Amino acid sequence: SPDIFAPTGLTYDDVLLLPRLTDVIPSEVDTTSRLTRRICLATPLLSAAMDTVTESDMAIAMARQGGIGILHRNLSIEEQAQHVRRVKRSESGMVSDPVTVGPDATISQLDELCGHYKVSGLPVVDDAGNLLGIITNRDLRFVPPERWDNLTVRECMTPRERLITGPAGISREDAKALLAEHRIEKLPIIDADGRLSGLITVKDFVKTEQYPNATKDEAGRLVVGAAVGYWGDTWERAGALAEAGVDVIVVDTANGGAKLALEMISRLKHDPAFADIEVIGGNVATREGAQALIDAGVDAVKVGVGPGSICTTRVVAGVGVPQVTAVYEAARACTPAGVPLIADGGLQYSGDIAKALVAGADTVMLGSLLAGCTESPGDLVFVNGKQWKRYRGMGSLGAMTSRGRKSYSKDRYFQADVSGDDKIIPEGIEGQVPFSGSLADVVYQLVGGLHQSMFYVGARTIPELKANGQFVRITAAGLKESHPHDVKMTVEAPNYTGR
Ligand code: RVP
Repeated sequence: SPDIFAPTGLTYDDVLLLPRLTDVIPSEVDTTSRLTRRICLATPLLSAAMDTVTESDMAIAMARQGGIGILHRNLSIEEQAQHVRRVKRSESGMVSDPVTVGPDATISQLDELCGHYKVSGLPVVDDAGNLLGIITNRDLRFVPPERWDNLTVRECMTPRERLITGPAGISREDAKALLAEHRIEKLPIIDADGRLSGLITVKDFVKTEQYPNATKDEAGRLVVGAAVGYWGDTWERAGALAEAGVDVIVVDTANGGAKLALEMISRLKHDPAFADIEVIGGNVATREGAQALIDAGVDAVKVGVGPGSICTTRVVAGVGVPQVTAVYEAARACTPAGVPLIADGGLQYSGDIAKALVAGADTVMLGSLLAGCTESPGDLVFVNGKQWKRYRGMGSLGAMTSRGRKSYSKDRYFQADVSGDDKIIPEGIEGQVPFSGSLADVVYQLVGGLHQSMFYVGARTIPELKANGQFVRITAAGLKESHPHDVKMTVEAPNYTGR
């Protein structure tokens, strides 16, 4: 009989990368890597599809830094699609489908719309789409809030006659010149018939210069991903996400080897309605699992069964593979097929990113390392004078019951109505992580750490890192030596919080 004890499973803390002779310096490395068959990231990081990690604020921040956010699915279809629209509208050369307001709306209604879409003003159009004017903060500066219910947009807007507009097809440079010449913030674009066809804003130009690495689609909009399940209203959800402009759909389950998940992937890949969308499947932790996803047609394989900081699958079910071995094994199927691999979960420090890449990943997905950021959902929590943010597993009791029976994260663990009963067997816990400030600062340290890894290993690019990287296995004594030891830490480093 075959040996039921497979080879030893190793994880991040079991290995280190060997330093090599190098003429590379950290500042000149290029961290561009493949997310899926068609999408590359300048920064090989994804934010996890978790309700304490990724909604639109996080997804916008991730894409600006050159990574990507995967919107969680513990939301109604409409809510999740709304987050997609927020990301797609946030920044681009031109917003081709701007939010608008009608002339008869009240200022209160306008205010609500602006709050909802997080914008500071809107073009005003009639039912036929003709541009009537624009209304922004400036127009309302001297209108007291108590009058907002009784005043209409038409009465307060800057009317069409006094408006600077640009013709459809205007170049970036000409648009920029018009904005500068007239000292305006928003330039409505109109077609030959006077209908609104787009909106260009100053903010977008500033941001393009501020975020040179941003992950963008062909139209210059930020790229975003969203999680879906594999049954029930999944098809409707995927359709709504596509409609909203999502770039990547992740069939998000705790067991990507399950038939239901594989069938959903193959259905999405075969439907022409999703032809422009990349489909990621997961999670798996073996070569066989990765191969099954590849055969179903995925554009990237996501690997990780049980490594997550909040995950209890390995103790509740006794199932999983230590993450470095899982990535290495799955890569044996992904590399020959040319399908990128995402290492999901279990990363604690920046050094783990390079370890994941050398083991066979192309990008990594992060939960706990990003849950403490300003941009993650949820408020700051104060405990003993220290600032924290809540972080919970999607398989925790809280996440699995947050929407009652309809909690989508239950089916991530195949425990929703699909199993015919109402049981909840949690596979995750609820906790908190230290507040860590802006995502930009956190990514700066993570990517900076990766630059250092590449320098030590002598790699200018991620493919070079994957080719040149070699591991040394370490013992518990080696791990102890790796961390600060025999000293009481008195000042926390921005990239090291202690254990
Ligand atoms: P970590 O970065 O170690 O915090 O792990 C995040 C990953 O853990 C997620 O991307 C997901 O794959 C997994 N996860 C999320 N919820 C749970 C759970 O409740 N078990 N696990």
